[in-house]
Amino acid sequence: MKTKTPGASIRTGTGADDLRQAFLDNLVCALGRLPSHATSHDHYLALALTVRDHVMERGVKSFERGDTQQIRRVAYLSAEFLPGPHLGNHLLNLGLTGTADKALDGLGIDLDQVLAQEQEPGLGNGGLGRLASCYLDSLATVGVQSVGYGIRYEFGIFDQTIRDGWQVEVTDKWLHGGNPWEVYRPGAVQEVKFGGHTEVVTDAAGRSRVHWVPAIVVRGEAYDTPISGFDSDTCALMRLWKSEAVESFDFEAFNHGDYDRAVEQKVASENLSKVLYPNDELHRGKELRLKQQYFFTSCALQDMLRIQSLRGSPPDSFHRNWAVQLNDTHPAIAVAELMRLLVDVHALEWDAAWSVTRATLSYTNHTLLPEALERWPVDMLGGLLPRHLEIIYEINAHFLDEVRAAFPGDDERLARLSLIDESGLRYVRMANLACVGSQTVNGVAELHSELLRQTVLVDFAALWPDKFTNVTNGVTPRRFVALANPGLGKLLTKTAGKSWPGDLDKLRKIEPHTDDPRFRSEWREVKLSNKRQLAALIAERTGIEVAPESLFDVQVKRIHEYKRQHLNLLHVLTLYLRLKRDPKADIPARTFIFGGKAAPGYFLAKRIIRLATAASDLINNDRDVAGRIKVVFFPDFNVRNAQSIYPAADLSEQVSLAGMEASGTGNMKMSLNGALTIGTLDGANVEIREAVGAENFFLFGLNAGEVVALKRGGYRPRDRYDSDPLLREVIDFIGSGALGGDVDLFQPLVANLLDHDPYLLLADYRGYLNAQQRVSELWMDPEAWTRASILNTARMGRFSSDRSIRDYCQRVWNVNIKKQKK
Ligand code: NBG
Repeated sequence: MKTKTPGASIRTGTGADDLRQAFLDNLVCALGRLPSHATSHDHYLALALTVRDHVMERGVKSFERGDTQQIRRVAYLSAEFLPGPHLGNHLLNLGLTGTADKALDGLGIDLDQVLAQEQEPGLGNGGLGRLASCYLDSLATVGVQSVGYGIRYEFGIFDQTIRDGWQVEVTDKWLHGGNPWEVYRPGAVQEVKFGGHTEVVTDAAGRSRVHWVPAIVVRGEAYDTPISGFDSDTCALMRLWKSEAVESFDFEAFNHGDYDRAVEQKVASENLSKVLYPNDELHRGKELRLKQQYFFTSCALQDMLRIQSLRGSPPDSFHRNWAVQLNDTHPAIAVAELMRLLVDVHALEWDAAWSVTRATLSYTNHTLLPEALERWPVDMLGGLLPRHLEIIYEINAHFLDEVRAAFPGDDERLARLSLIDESGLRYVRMANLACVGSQTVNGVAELHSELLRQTVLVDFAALWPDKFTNVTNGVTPRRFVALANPGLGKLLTKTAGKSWPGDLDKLRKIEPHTDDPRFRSEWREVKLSNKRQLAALIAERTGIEVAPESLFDVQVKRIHEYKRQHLNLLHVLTLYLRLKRDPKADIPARTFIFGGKAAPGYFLAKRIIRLATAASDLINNDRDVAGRIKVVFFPDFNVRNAQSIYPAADLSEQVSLAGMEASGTGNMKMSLNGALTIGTLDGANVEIREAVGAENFFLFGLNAGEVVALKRGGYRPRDRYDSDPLLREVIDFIGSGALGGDVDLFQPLVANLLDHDPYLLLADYRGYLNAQQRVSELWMDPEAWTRASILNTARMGRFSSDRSIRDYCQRVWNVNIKKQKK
């Protein structure tokens, strides 16, 4: 009997009637709900299942194509993903938003209300996880076959609430309402070993082989979430691993009445994928974290070997089947694990396995902060992964021979390059392991890649200069413009044509309209309408009323000293004190908006949040400054909230100390939405400024070289305080208790600034004030401001993550892009 092509189904018809029928079928048949009794959440689930069918159909077909054509696939290994709500984005990518609206409207259901039901998967901390999700979106869009491998955390990043001005963490419950996007894959289960010891055995062919006898085996279960591309017939897969016990109970213990011991192993196994560590940029050396890293990396590599064997391809051609990207060092144990799988399990010779490994893996570094660089105590790693420690030693022995040959007699260099840090307690250095095992190493912005070569990885760059490259980060214009800012999207389409979301350089076409007064006024209208919407949301979430006509000055990102939210606050309070002194001062009305989570154990970051909320309470309730300045701390900054905030920003605060922010991606999202940037020469700011034009960017502060020189020369923050009356006034004010609460509340912040100031706020304070003055002046000329705003959007095309992915394909993965149209 002849069967129909799989997926060519009535379930995936694209008319409003088809969609409505499929929706009702899902409501009744998949969810068992009577339409008359269904809640908005049921509607969301039913629509999600309906849309998932469309995405899955594409996914299956594109994977089939990949298999028959033996295409090299990209595996993106990342401990974090931050996809944001899926439904609206899929509708946009599939071109089904209008159809869905119509289909539901026919049933008296409001699409926006349905979209609001989705819980976003908060499986990441910030930029690094969101970048991974932008890349899957772009991989699907440009038509590259890919799998994003990660962990299916049961509890993602905490929800942030603000109580009495303090951050309070609330457990994330993203799975509680059910997750309609994922599909469990029983066929893809993997086993992952931990602990125990190794033995040398003789195999059937008479060869000596190392056999790892583990103490514990954990089961990895695969859950697939399809990621659609824009106007594309390719679909990426996010395959996340959940840990389970191999045996649910230790029956022997159970039968002896030792219930606790019986469930112990089960609980320990399940704990592996229980919760995301909420630290960005800080390595704490917790054993559970190493277990998580090894768990998902091992599952991923075993899965890739399984998939290629289904293609009939042997293990020694692994590198022809897969290009594997290590997203930071979190999956760097892959170097040793791939060697183990090839040598111990698939019986390749060491040298052959090493060539395959090196031709497969590439490493992206995302930070220069020393406290973020991962290293594991040798004893801990060896206890958990005894075979891997042996392999790491062997890799190191070969590697150090190579170094000795290149730099004879240079023992210090040898010690710096070694995979093992032996300066005190012995550690395995994961960045070194990643560099040695990779074909390519890249940073995430030009400046960052340059600093990597000059500082953290300088010895590797000297040894293998050709290994190093740069791929500047990018962001998806689908989610962060078309979906988040439909008003702007419409205006762009009207002016630049409808292809811009998939071809962002097309935005250049709006540039000739910069001087058209009608276009400018439409531009302002869009921004104002976005600001009204955000104002309503701010009132709902915080009770604070803000004026949509005021300048929206926005800093949203993780709270970290190096990102210098407190520099921004020094400006806010300086302005406040000036208005108190001189109520007639010619200062345009501003709304300062802050948002971001602090790592729960990061004392000073939490104080910075407290300073923002204290400034908010004081300023918003002071009649003397009513109508002049307002301060908002927007709680729970996440992808969904970001989509409401970026489109409403007039000014984008990118004020990290030069040399600290690897790239930044919020900077791209805001500029793309027509915000002007006030920023330092740090991360991708440098390239953004080049792209949009120096005259459309408010630059201030020390550059990376000056930072180094100043620190080397013995920086004394107290001298700045002593010599600058404005600075002294504002710091004294913060320290005085005038902001309310305990008098000593902000002493730790003040003392930190006066005695250490590791991020040189006091050195950059004056420059920052001056740049803010230029902001105010330009704002008072709405035509000039609008012009600069339009030029920001028009010239940001190269910051599409599609461009980043093309760069990776060319410079790193050696993968061809053939965008196949439907
Ligand atoms: C972050 C950097 C950002 C960068 C993102 C994505 C980590 C370790 N790094 O500057 O701080 O934009 O990575 O590359 O989270």
